[in-house]
Amino acid sequence: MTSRVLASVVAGARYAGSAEQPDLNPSDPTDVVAVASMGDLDTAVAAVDAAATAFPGWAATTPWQRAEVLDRAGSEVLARADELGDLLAREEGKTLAEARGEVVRAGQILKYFAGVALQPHGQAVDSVRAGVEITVTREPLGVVTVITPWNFPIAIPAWKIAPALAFGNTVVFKPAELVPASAWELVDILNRAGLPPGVLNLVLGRGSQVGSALTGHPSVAAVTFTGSVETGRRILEALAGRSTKVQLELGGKNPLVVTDKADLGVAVECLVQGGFGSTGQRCTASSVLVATDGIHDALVAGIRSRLAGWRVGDARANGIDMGPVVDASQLEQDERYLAIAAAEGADVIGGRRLGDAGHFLEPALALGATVDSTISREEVFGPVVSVVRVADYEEAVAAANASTMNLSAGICTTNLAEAAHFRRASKAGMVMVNLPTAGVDFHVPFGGRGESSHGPREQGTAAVEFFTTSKTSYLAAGRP
Ligand code: UN1
Repeated sequence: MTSRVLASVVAGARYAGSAEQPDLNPSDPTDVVAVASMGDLDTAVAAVDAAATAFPGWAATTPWQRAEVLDRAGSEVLARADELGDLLAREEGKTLAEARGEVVRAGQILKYFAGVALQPHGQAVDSVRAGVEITVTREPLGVVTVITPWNFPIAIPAWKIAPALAFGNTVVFKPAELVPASAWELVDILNRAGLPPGVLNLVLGRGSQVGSALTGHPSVAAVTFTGSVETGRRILEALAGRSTKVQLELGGKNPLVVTDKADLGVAVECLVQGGFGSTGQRCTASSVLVATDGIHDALVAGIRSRLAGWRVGDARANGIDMGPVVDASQLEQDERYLAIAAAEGADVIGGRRLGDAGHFLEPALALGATVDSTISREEVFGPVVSVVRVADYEEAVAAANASTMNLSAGICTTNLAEAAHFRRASKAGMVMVNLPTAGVDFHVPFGGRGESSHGPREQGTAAVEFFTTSKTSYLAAGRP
């Protein structure tokens, strides 16, 4: 069977690249989902030029015109949730339920930002000087480059592209190389929903070939990136001294604290969903379990018995709890970290490769880890949780705050004083009480502290900060 060849989209038209790369199903790597025609420098420059040309026209549209496009696109995404969810599960490997949920979230995000486009974002202020009036208005930035990771192939692109468009920017979108098909569908839906040519351009290509043009082209006003700390740092360094606005969402090392006062069932579920949901491949994953002495053993036993019935397998098969790791190199990384954990003295439970075709890994716990263990400090990005035993609540808070990638932190407790204290004491950008550290709403700010994030927060009410620039205008009205 010949596969569909997906190409970049520049100024509304297909833009073929110079080489082809298969898009493989991680549950069965002999299944070619599609073939991507990979663009290079020429594609990247053409895409930025197209977005720059389209900018004045799009910036001049009314909020209603922009809202209508986003709303229409959101309706199509929601109407096609089963089909797009199946595609996403097939190319990325999260389960059908998780993949469909992500598609629905993308549709909701598009509709949310349709509403945001229509909201007032300015202010009228009286001057401290008599007879002077001030307005503070929001204006689009220009061309925004959107670079997204493979672990949320449609939701992360939606939460960056939708606000960019809602506020009147034009976009060059470079998705991760592992997930071109979901990205292509989103762009196709938005373009057919009525975007003028050039307002949203898709660049399929390797970061090493297209990245520098997508971030460094003089017409690029802003770059929003979600991915590794390493790549994020490289983008910042490359743009040092430039006026390009940069928003980075990087790694996370997220503690889930479980105290003696926790409801055991809730804690087990929070850890299992937060640590192993989406195969643990989320920057918000609960990757460090911090358990106080009195509950530690019962909690570990509860998690192990819950995982005993856990089914790892083809992402699209019925009754599956966890799909595969995204590819062979990520699987090797997961195994490398488990070997390091064992070498540093942890008792590794699970973590065996399963099956022989797909990239399947059994969920793993590294018992007896400390906050200083490599596995508790570095982002693994797999179904791997380190378990740190602490004496009491105070030690648990200190352990939770030891992270340098403070994206999300959770606590399971039924004690109001502990819950209230933890919300204040946590150094993370997001705090979850009796909830997994992963799984966020789209209408509120998203982001972390430390090495985790750079620049204004993403999503919800925060998006206006990054995707617009403000203008303060003074007017001396004079006498009538
Ligand atoms: C979520 O947990 O709901 O790349 C979203 C990531 C994050 C998104 C997590 N930026 O995993």
